[in-house]
Amino acid sequence: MSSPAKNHDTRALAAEFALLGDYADAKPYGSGHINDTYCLTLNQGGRAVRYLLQRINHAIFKDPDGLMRNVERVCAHAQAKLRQAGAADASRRALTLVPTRSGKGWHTDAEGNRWRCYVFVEGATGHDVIRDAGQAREAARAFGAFQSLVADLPGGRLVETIPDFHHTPRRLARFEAALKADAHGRAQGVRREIDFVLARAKEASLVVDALAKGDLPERVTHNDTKLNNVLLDDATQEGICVIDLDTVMPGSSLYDFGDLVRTSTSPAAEDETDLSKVEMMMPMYEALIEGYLSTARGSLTPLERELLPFGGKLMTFEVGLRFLTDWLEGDVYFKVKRPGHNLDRCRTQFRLVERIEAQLPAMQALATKS
Ligand code: ADP
Ligand code: GN1
Ligand code: MG
Repeated sequence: MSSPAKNHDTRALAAEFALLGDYADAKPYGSGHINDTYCLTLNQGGRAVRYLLQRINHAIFKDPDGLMRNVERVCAHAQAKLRQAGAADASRRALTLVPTRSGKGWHTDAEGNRWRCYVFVEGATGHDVIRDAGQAREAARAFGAFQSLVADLPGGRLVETIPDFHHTPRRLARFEAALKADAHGRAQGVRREIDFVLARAKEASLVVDALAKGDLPERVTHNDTKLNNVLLDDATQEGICVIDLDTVMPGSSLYDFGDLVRTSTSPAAEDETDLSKVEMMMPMYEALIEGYLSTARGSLTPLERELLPFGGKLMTFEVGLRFLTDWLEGDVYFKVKRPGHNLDRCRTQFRLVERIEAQLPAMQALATKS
């Protein structure tokens, strides 16, 4: 079972970065499924100042140096644009990397772990569950704006940090292999989920086929736009800072809008066990459309607009499929906190797919109106 953060020597790690002041403490932080994240506190002249210290999961990201070069480029570009525009709070509106004492963007420890340190964005929160339509609108506005921000990123194509990340048919092939191997004898208990997947297999290639044919444009996208990957200002609820830049790479706008639908339209947590709580709430979806179009409308093609709701269904299906695959493979990818955690997550995703399917015509109408 993949486990939460181990005991890392955070004092020694903090000393690798060009930080001022005295180490106070470091506590495991956030609810991300991938990296080991700490909130690091330093005492600077009698005042507590926080940083975000993070170990990149290099079992998942096979080229962590390439990943960090991507992140450096995206952060520098965002900061430069904000400063050009005269923003007084640029370090709250885009991630800022703290360099190491030798001036590098990240630190490699004796075991080969890559560590990075960000300025902590204070007074803002990454929410695990949506609270109201205002939050949905702001999250979508911020991710739409992020897409415009990176559209003119200089320096050539970004490294694909996880090849085929949103290649749904290849995700399906991996699922089929895991099912065939059934290494942990878990297939018997998930017949319904398997049938659910097989009944929808045909639709899995729609977006990758359209991208390959040139019917949909490839863009630089975030690719992991779940609600808790944008920090909302605690006082105003403004979408203040897009975080988790590990998967910023070539992709489709449908992936980004789709994952917003997956994570911002249901009042239930991703790992809720009472499936009757899972719902695709139309007012949330409407707010997502409004927010996303307010910043991305100008660049979207008519086909992208038309496929926005399908993107929601596809991303929800794909993540459900990934949770199911991880369950079959023995919980090796996503961090889990209890037995059956990945299966619970899979079931909420598949229920949400059904709720999206039931409302697709109305969702479609909202995506293409005006
Ligand atoms: P993971 O890839 O594991 O999801 P994230 O980069 O999303 O890791 O970070 C985990 C959590 O840490 C986020 O959900 C967010 O709550 C918090 N976080 C990340 N970066 C910052 C930051 N610069 N300031 C404040 N909180 C942050
Ligand atoms: C992971 O890193 P985090 O927790 O923000 C995953 C996403 C999934 C998501 C499901 C690199 O996101 O692809 O959609 O969990 N990230 C990676 O909650 O696999
Ligand atoms: Mg995250």
